[in-house]
Amino acid sequence: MRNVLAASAVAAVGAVLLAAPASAATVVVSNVTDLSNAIKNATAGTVIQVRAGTYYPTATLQSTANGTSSAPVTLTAYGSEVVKISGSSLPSGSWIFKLTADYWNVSNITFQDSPDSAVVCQSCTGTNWNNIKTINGGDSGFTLTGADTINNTVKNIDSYGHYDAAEHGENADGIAVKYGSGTGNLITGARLYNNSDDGIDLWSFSSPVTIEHTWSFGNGKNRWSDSAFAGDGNGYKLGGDGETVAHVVNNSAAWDNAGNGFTENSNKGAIVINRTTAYANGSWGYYFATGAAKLGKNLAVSNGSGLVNKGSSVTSSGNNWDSGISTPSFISTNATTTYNARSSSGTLPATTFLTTGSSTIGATMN
Ligand SMILES: [Ca+2]
Ligand SMILES: [Ca+2]
Repeated sequence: MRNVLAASAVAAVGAVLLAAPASAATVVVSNVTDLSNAIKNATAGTVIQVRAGTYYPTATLQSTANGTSSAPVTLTAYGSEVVKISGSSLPSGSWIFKLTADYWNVSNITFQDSPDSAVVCQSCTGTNWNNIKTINGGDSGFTLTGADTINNTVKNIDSYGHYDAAEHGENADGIAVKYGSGTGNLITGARLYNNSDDGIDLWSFSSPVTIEHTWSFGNGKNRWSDSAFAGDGNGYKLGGDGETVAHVVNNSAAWDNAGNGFTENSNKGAIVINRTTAYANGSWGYYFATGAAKLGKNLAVSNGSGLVNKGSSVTSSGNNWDSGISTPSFISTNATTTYNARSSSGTLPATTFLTTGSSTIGATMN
């Protein structure tokens, strides 16, 4: 019996190896049942292409199947077609899309109207998210969470209009990288706005996250007529829950948020912030009262509480609050163009808003 089992095992291994090329098929789907099954049944190398339309799953789309670095799983729109996945037929409390998996590439899909979080990647390694949108959900738009959250890239995401009614807006962020750990995670080219809580929140994440070329604006305002509204409204909430971690923010901007533009949120680590701009936020442009942040070449203008609140452990040089540094004029303070469509490649729309032409200070807004 043992020999038979052993022989079967060898045969099974052989079959898997032989079957690998066939399983790397391209699957084209055009209805929600096929979409759900394709995600559920994906294996390394599977390419799922979704035809144009709005899809209404009745259960969370999810997978625990890993791709590999050389044979990732791909989930993308077919050609240049417009694909939306709506959570409006899901049970309350549901997410639209949950991955607990490694090496997936997800691109060119909108996830909208989720009852709860829209997209959650839990303990994911090596996932790439390109040109996706998370819109108008009932909790955070896009979430990375859990141990072994490693080497994930979120590129050119739009995440806006999220609001958690049950907690009066206290939790719904544009992007949440929270409750977890793992290095090599990058957010680039994000546009995070009009969410009830923060633009991006790194609460209780114990490894450095890098953020660049990102705009965070209009968060934390009561747009839902909630009489007990509790959103915080920080553009970049860079810590919390006792973690000491050196997150990095480069060439990014925060404006018109209800709270601070950029805040350590009690993180005492050596957070690095360079060439960013904070304009017309409700509280401080930069709030780093207790930690050891390194602030360089940042530009703060017209924030409600002031330019910067920095403690004695903060390193500060070349910012417009440092002595001898002048404040360049903005070419435009009209934000209208920041809502425009992205370029065909997915980069942020061209704008002169908050640009100065300076090569030494502030965000370049691209
Ligand atoms: Ca909050
Ligand atoms: Ca938050």
